[in-house]
Amino acid sequence: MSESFPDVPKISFEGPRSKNPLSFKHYDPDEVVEGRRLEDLLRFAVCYWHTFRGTGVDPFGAPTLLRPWDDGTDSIDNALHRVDVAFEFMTKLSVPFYCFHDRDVAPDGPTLQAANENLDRIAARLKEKQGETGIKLLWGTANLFSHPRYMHGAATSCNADVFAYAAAQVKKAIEVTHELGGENYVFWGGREGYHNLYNTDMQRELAHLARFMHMAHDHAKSIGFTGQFLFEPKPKEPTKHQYDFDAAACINFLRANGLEDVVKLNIETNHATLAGHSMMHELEYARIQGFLGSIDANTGDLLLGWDTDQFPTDVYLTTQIMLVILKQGGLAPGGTNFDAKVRRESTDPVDLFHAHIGGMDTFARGTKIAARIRTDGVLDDLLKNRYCSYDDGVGAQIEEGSVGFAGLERYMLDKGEAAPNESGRQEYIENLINEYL
Ligand code: XUL
Ligand code: CO
Repeated sequence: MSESFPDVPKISFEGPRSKNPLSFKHYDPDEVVEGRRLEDLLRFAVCYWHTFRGTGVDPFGAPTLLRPWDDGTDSIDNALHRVDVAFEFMTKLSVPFYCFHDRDVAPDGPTLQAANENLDRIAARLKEKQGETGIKLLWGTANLFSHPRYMHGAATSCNADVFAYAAAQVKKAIEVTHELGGENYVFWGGREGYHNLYNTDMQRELAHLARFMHMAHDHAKSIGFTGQFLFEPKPKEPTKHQYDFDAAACINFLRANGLEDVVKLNIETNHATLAGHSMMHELEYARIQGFLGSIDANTGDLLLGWDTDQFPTDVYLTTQIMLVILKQGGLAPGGTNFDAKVRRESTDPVDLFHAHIGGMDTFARGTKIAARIRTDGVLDDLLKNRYCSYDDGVGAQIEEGSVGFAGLERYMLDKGEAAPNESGRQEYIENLINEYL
């Protein structure tokens, strides 16, 4: 079979002094950081939807990314050929994982039956290619937002038949994920949200969403799928208000509906910023409560208010991300999925390589910087000192729960005043972090 990227060799690590744009300058999969090979720690994944189905279409313009290997049809043959292209790309890039929605990889069909048969045919090819290359499936998911039937949502649709169709689609997507050895299964809200509360029964819609997730979990159990379930927060787009708004809203939803033991979060940078948070905030909020499962690695543009899904190139950002992930000891069985797309003006197939190489190098740098900060313990010392008043005396009693309001009143009446005069040292610590960059 002829190659689709004949001018691109297998990308290898050449070190920071290399001038070869088709090489890694910082990502050496075998480099050991905090006891783990970078490949095993970062668990990079290519996403099928942007990288192999992205056309550059936007609300103002037609597709610009016309790929030489793609005949533009929705045929099975085209989809099968695309699988070969994808695995050539991923093999040359040396990524261990990929992710997909059911409808990215296989054509939809006029009936559910036809769509399922299409998916089975493509899944067989995916399985073959996984076996040949050793590339694994990080997660699968179902596209419950593109088809017009989902205009009012899927699990939160006002129409029960749509709920049923979505359930059948997710049943199949979990089965295919299981068949391909997928390590996780993702629920991103899609159109689960609303534009207008006058026509929306929010209480009923949220209850339906919870039923849906329980059914998914029950089915996964019944077929022996033990992969991790992940819920992906996003505050808006396509609806004005998505139910999976941010980590806090998702965790509350999971706990309120008895799903806290079976679903973790897949946190995406651009979604965090759309919610008015930093990625570091979202990760830390999820981590401290045991909900940090996986990440969608990308970045937004702070001058634009929408989900631009750009590749991460900011070392400061990846350092912050990795400070949290290293604290947790990594993400496995989750990973780092590049839910990111090249710009519609980046029309050359080789741009797909530059984009991923940049993202992987930026994460490798952030990882090494974060590890050095952690080894030196500068943040630990700062935190420890800042909260040391809770280590003994009244602070320890507060933390243990051995004192109440009356006791604290007695303590304070006696003492007269609380006078916190320790500096927060924000500028000092920001300068210190910069020294590690
Ligand atoms: C949409 C988004 C999705 C999910 C998977 O903004 O991030 O691609 O990651 O459905
Ligand atoms: Co995503």
